[in-house]
Amino acid sequence: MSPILNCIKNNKTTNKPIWLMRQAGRYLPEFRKIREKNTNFINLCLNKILSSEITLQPLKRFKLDAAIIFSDILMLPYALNQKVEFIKNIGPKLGKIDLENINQIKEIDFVEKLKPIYESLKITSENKLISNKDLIGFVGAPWTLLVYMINQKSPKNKLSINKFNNNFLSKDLLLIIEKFLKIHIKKQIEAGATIIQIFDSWAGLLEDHESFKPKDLYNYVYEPTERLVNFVKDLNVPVICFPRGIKNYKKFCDFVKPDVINIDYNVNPRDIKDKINITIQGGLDPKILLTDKNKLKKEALFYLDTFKDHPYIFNLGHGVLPETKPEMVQELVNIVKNYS
Ligand code: 1CP
Repeated sequence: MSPILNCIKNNKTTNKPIWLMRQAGRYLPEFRKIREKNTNFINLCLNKILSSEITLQPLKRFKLDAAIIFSDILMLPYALNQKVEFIKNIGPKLGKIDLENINQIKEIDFVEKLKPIYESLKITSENKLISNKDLIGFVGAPWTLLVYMINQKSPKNKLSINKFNNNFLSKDLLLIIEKFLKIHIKKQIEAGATIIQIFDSWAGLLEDHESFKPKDLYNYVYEPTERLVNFVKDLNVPVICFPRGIKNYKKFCDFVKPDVINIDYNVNPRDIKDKINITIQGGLDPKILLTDKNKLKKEALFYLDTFKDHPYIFNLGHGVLPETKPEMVQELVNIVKNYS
């Protein structure tokens, strides 16, 4: 059994496995080289040969225990015929939603648009670099996708809150997203994904924004995510949830019951360890990788010591930052692998 599955299924606590969110990406010169020649990001995600190569790039450099398929959460709106572009130094830009069209999209057409992703998973899962390791498939959570699809850009700077009062957009669209997420998850598993991670990068917005009410957290995050988690569990594959920024991770776990919970860097690891008995993943602030090796060692050891007797998968509290030096990632992997 792979080290990560052994940790999740058998509660193994020795030899902490490690992988990193955004481990394939802009901090790697070999990725940037491919990216420079492939200016259209969506097309790059849909190039099965290159996407498989990018997925495996970090495994060639570092002793990581999993690869995460090179794709994006916004491939779902793309496959639902919403225009999606990635603008350099700005981020994603989405077109308007065509309400009539989106209601009529057929599963077969949706799957056809994302087929190269499934083929990439298949090719990657057959590569010897992945043997006895996991290949992680992923989706955005319904809420985070709803946010991008309605807001048409990152909510980082501005969230157009009025649009969330529209019943169709906030209720029906959420269900359409959920339906297609299930299809996308199932296809990824059939193609070779051994774990599914659900990224809810904007879950915290629901508590931070004064326009949302407490029950919105249930309607938009807890309940749709619980349904997705049950769907993945029924396919016999473990599911990791990352509801970034929410205040009460324990309450989320009690309701949604994922196999693994990824914590963000604002969560106190000591506190969470005593409250949650499922496998915990992540936590370390990715900015620590921008400091120096001494600081990195001190901070990484804090997580390792805290979770010494708890099933724990080493990871970060959010993705690797583009400015990160690959040698710092190497150092982190060494620290985790040499820890006993
Ligand atoms: O070169 C480039 O400009 C593209 C940068 C890039 C990359 C490398 C984007 C655009 N997406 C990705 C790949 C990606 N995205 C992966 C696979 C690679 C890996 O993890 O190793 C994954 C898992 C994602 C997931 C993703 N995309 C999330 C969830 C995780 C998170 O960071 O919170 C989100 C929110 C996105 C949307 C997105 N795609 C890309 C960007 C720059 C963003 C964030 C936009 C924003 O700030 O709102």
